[in-house]
Amino acid sequence: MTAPQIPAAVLRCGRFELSLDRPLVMGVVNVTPDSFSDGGSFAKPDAAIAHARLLSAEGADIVDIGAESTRPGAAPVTPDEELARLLPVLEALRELQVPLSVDTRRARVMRAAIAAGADMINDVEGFRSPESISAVCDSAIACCVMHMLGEPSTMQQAPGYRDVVSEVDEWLHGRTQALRLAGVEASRIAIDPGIGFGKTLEDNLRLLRDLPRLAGHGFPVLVGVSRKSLIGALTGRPVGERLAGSLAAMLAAVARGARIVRVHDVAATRDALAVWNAIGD
Ligand code: HH2
Repeated sequence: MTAPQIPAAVLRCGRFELSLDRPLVMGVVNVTPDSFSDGGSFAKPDAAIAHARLLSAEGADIVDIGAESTRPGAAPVTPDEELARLLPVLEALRELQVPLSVDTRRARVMRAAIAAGADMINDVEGFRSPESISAVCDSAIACCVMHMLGEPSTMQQAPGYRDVVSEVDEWLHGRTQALRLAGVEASRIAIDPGIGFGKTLEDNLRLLRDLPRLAGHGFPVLVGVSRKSLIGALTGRPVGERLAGSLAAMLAAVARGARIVRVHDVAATRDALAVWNAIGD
């Protein structure tokens, strides 16, 4: 049995119910020594907690905490190491009245994060393992289903698609159906084409151009382009100088239906969206 795809006006997200009437900003906190975007600046719990507070004060609607880098070629960390990095930060941030998302692809980490109060699980493997579906189904948390071709360690080694948009679309549809069949309500699900995860520059651009097709399934579309290599390829700029390019890509995604944008620069993103929203699309 397939569930009807009714466009969700809200995303149910643990303790919160988030209105999708305007685009939501998800601020990134990487509690990692090796993330591509911020190179270990927030690897210590105190630095990560302070950064999350800053992003919340700047107007983040969701804070996304990751304790494993998934940059191309990144070495995986053990679940024990991931939890040791994650839990002190998650526990300290519970008192912040902001939804807390945990960026993880391990079922054990998902279970521990939900027990520690996470409001959302952001799985860059799109809940492809049955254990990850069991970890989230009996809860109220939101689930972000992201598309990635293969594994972070190998995903950029000659990615190839027959038709990238159709394949990503079909794959996301299959994963959302698997979550729905396990009892996850449609209002708890967001989908994400996974910009930069096993895709060439042209694949990424095609996915961004054709975002309305993904948005057509009724699940809110989350997009992460912030500081990514496609911005570098288009501007010739290093990671630390990609804000203008990231904002342009973010607005192009919002214009094509993205409802949640995952960004490192929350204040600048909010400003860009305030102007965008005032003009209307
Ligand atoms: N991108 C990254 C990590 N997690 N999750 C979703 N849903 N969508 C994305 O586009 C996405 C993601 C990569 O960015 P970052 O967290 O800054 O880098 P790293 O993986 O090196 O920590």
